Amino acid sequence: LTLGLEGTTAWPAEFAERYRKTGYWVDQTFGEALREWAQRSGEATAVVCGERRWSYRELDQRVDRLAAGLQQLGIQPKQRVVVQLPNCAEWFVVCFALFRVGAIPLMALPAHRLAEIGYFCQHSEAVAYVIADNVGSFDYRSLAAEIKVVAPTLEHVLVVGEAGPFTALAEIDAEPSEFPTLDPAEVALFQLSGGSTGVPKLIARTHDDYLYSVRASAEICELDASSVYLCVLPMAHNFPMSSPGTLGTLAAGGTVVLAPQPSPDVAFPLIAREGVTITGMVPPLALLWLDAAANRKAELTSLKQILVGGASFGADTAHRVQPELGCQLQQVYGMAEGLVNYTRLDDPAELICTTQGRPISPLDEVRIVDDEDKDLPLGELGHLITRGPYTIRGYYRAAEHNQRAFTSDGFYRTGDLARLNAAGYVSVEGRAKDQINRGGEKVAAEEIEQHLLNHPAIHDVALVGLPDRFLGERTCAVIVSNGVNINRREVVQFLRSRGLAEYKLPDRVEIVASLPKTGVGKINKRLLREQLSAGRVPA
Ligand code: J2J
Repeated sequence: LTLGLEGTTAWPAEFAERYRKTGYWVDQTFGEALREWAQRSGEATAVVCGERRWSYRELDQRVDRLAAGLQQLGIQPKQRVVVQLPNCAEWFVVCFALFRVGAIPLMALPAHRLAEIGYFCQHSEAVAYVIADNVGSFDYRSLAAEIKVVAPTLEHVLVVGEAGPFTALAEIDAEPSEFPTLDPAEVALFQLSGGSTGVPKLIARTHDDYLYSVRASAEICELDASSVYLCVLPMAHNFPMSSPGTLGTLAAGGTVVLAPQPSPDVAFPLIAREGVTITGMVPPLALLWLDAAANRKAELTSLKQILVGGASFGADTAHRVQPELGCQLQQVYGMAEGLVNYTRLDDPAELICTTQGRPISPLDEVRIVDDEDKDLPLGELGHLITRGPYTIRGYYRAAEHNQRAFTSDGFYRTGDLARLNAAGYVSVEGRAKDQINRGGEKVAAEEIEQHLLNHPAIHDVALVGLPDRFLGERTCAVIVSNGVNINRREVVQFLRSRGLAEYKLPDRVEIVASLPKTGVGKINKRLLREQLSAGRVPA
């Protein structure tokens, strides 16, 4: 079963029917949802970005004009558009305008470079690429020039700011007329998988399923018109976008405040100025905030709750949140593929600090299984697999990989090792997938290893995660060389020259004589990690 867009996997009809009957899928597109929110909240402030403040009505009107402009440009329903913007108000206008014309934004991160963006454009056959002119010292227009060379389907590069050789987004403007009628069961957007394979996987999320997760998240986090959400993480990430994130805040009629970066020096004054009530972040950032809050608590008085997720948050640190930041903690364990768990606001402190919450939906099916997919007794540690009303049934254009990533009856294999308690609360305790969680940023080991094997001095390589007090894990490339010397500087330079995002560059490089192997001849990463952590580098 596929959705209208080729290369996608639909929910079987009986599941889709159940999700509609229960009222979870409400048969609405994001374009229609924004219209409804604008009718409801018209003059309320939707988005604050620097000195700019847009009401819901203004946001909706800007979306209409850009959508009409995109239609004039020839953008058609189901066409893919790679969107790579820093945290800025234009991101909403671009994404909702694409929703309104039925084109599909692909949520790229500002950190992505030639390797990633080139692949996204090629694999999705994108017709357009939306960038900012430059952020800090990085000029996205020079990246776009390189992308044009490798992505033959690309027709338009749209730029927020100075367009240079491309088209200024500000010029894509027309009087709104007719927009197409769209099917809410169709793909609304592409999210990106943390991945564990050679190339990143694309996740097609439908209007029905994503809107449900957004609305239900807003409800669970008890958002309303008085909520002010501070977006400190890169806004294209699934977490700050939908858990409950900026979209959940708009769904509740609240105000989204965009932070250009998450450091306390930038975020704390914004919290004080805008009366921020809620934000979401990854554990390393929470640590940074906790330390900074010691003598700056006065700036945080409006803050009611803080969501922490994306990587494991130690119970000791979790216990510091309430007393030191003066707000309620909600742990969140989610994934761009779907399933999201939250601790609830009225849960006992112990549950909030020691578990990652329970699923959004009564129709989320969460199972803990052994290596043979057999269910384990309650409370035991095993593989977490899941299906439900907002969890994908397959990655986009990845038929072969889907055979392994999903069970035959449609459960997504998260690759996480977890246990459940009797109340359905999840504790994430490990990982079976070959991925490194670098403070919430996911690095697929195989992707980096495949790049490194192209280096003439490298004979064999394993990328492993090592414990790190701040990041949780950092990356270490363990290399068997071809007899030629190679050091970290060269490795990093090489990966940069291949156009990889900065967060994927190894934090440490070790040269060894050989890599330990398992009985079947695979690299024994567990042993390697143990040896490296114990300081016994097998040189
Ligand atoms: C341990 N590991 C966690 C947690 C995610 C909300 C929150 C997070 C994400 C996200 C998201 C974890 N403790 N609390 O999309 O909507 C690890 C798991 C998981 C993977 C998913 C959201 N929260 N993780 O992090 O797609 O390994 O989504 O499978 O980036 O992050 O990563 P990602």
